[in-house]
Amino acid sequence: MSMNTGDMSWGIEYEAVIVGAGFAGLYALHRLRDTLGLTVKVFDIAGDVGGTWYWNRYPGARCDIESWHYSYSFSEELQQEWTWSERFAGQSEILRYLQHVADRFDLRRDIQFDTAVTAATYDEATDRWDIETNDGERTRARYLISAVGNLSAIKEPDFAGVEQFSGPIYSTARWPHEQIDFTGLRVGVIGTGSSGIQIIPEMAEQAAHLTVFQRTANYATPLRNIPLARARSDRIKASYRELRAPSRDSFGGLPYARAHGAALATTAEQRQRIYEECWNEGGFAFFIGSFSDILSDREANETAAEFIRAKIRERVTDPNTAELLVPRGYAYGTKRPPLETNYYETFNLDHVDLIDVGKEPIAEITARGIQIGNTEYSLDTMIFALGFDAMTGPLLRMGITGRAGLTLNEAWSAGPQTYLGLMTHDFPNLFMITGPQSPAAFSVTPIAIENHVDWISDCIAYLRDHDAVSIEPTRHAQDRWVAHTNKLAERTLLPSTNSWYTGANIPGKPRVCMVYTGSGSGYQTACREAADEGYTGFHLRLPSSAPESRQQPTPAADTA
Ligand code: NA7
Repeated sequence: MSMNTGDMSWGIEYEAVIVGAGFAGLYALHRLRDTLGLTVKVFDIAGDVGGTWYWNRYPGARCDIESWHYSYSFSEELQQEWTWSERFAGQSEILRYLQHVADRFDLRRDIQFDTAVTAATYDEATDRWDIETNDGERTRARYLISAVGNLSAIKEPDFAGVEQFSGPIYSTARWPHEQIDFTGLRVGVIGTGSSGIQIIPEMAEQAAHLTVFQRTANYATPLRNIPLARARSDRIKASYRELRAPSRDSFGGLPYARAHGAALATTAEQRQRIYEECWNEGGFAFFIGSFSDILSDREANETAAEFIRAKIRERVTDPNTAELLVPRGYAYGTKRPPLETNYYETFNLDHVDLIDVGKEPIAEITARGIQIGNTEYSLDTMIFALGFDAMTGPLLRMGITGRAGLTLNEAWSAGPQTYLGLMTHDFPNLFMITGPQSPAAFSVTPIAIENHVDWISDCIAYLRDHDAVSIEPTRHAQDRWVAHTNKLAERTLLPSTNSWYTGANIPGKPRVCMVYTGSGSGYQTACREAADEGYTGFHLRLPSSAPESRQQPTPAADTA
């Protein structure tokens, strides 16, 4: 617990402070400053804009959602002037896009880079957030807006002896800016999630010897990236509105037609044909566009899982290696599905080895490499692709303290507590873009971000128009939302798998499904209805008047 002093020695005051200058922070700044006319300051620990795309600049990093979906929709001019060069844009192109957005909308003048928020405390005497940054400065704001993203707090390696290793260690999520030459080196990669699966084929092209340390085999399906020809780009630009409209309401945020219904309602031959078509289409077609019940019915899921296993066995020459790469023991899609390019063929190369660290874990990092049991694997350099303390991690690492000295870490000790994934009780005027218990991690992130920023911006405009000094969800509304998201998750196969969705990838983290798994339309309806009915389920505080709280309706009925 910390004390609120009401001390007025705080530095500059803004109406809103935003933390993070990635997709979320940039649009929030534009919207709050240029549409609402607020004074806004953005802090970011990075040296430039980009968020995820600033940090994750490892070879092979690219988005796995089609570029024309994985981009902003708020400005038609921006859509028309930016031409994507590939179906799935690479990291450097996405970073250039975000730099262009920052320049085009003159955003940099309100962003302070190389600056981390180290504490943020709500002062009830002034209804302001008091914000401390690592440069020793103090800033005050009425609204605190988290744009820190879901996958920005990295999972720290907990291997014994890391400091002993004599060569360089790289992390995919903190990749250096300078070019690194791995030619002729013995490289080790630990981790086979989306990041590992992207970097491993690239490393195989450079390294003299590549050793991959895999704890859990993954269900990777083909990305099928292609360059975008001019004519295709022109067609995309001419039809952005139609392309994007279904995204906002669809499950997973991607408008793949779910024409095929339940997997178990089809014959084995029909299923095989549909899986084959989706496999060939690439992207998320296999996960989202095949059948509607693969994330909710274990038997249906097993049909998809078996199809992928068979493909892996076809593509990997050595049967023992193939069996190691075949995922078992958990359902397809319950870890975030990675998409791959030449991943499985990489293990047919003579200079690539796959080591199973599932049964026998890494015992120690030594001066020369990695020790597993009695074997030491000699390496010149190693790459960690270990994932993230997802969703709650970035928020809980920011030192946030709400009303009456309650810290966010205390309030969320049993897992995140939010209403709509946007706000949390006892933390007035703290807005979370893509917060836990929203569908953001299960969506096309830029579109989820736009939805949240627009909601937040409308909410702040409402507060201003109604002279309210603060807003926060009622405990009742929050409890109901948490129960609703848990109930939706229980209808899926997600809770039983160790993944970053459930927090199970971080030792000691409360195990709870942190993502809203209902439909996009169900979520949109819940957000819209709360706002349209005068922020039902929220408590608005008016200056020198009794607190006003709105009755909360039943969450929109939804299916997962
Ligand atoms: P992920 O998907 O969380 O993958 C992390 C990988 O690292 C995964 O294979 C883990 O194995 C492995 N890991 C983590 N800790 C260890 C230890 N101690 N020993 C061995 N292996 C370990 O993170 P990514 O960065 O790849 O992807 C994150 C998201 O970015 C992705 O979902 C997309 O949304 C984009 P495990 O499966 O836990 O056994």
